[in-house]
Amino acid sequence: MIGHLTPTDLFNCASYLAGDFHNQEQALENPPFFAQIQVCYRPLPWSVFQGIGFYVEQAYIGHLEDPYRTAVVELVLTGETITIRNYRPNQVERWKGGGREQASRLDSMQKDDLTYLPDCDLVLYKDGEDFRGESQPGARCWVQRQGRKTYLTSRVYLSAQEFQSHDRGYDPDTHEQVWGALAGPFRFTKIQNWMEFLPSSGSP
Ligand code: CYC
Repeated sequence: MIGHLTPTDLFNCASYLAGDFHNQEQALENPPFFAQIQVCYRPLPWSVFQGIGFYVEQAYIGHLEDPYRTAVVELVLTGETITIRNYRPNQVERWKGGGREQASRLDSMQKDDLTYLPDCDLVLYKDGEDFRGESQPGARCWVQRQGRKTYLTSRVYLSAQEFQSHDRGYDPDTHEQVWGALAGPFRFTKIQNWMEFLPSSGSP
């Protein structure tokens, strides 16, 4: 039965996401198609959104100190779905390392340090105990890559054991795929669980 999601669903979804992940197994099985990536979702203090948020660092294995993408996401209950709102840090360098070694850096983060990307929301549905979802339908989340303007579609699957993501950029005129994995989603396994760092509602 479809029904409104509860704060417990939101907390479960957040606990699946909280942690450090790698796709080593997939990268070793299929090296030409999948680089070895480590991605972490470090819970942010409650004060940033008055709710649940994460600082994200995505890096190639061996280059954790120099992530190729950093981001911030906010998880919001939206009726029968969970919306993941995407933000970009205004000063990328200021937060680097905040995902793992220097998490205390994030204590000073404020909403003003972030720019909301209004067309880059993801919408997640509950599927049994798991969650799956994709970019908000019809939205144009623009990403500049390889000198080209592309629109992003992102798909996600999240369970207690696994985080799968499939980001693809498309040419707005031809709808050809310009970047992103060609052999299905990235399959990430959790190597550190950080659910203990999730803020509880109403915490200072
Ligand atoms: C960009 N990936 C993005 C963007 C979103 C996501 C919304 C556009 C906004 C931004 O630039 O930050 C994806 N957002 C997500 C996902 C969630 C979310 C999955 C669920 C929690 O909230 N992405 C991958 C691969 C890797 C990748 C591991 C190789 C294809 O999942 C790359 N994603 C990637 C790149 C960009 C991106 C390179 C563009 C970053 C930029 O150029 O600024």
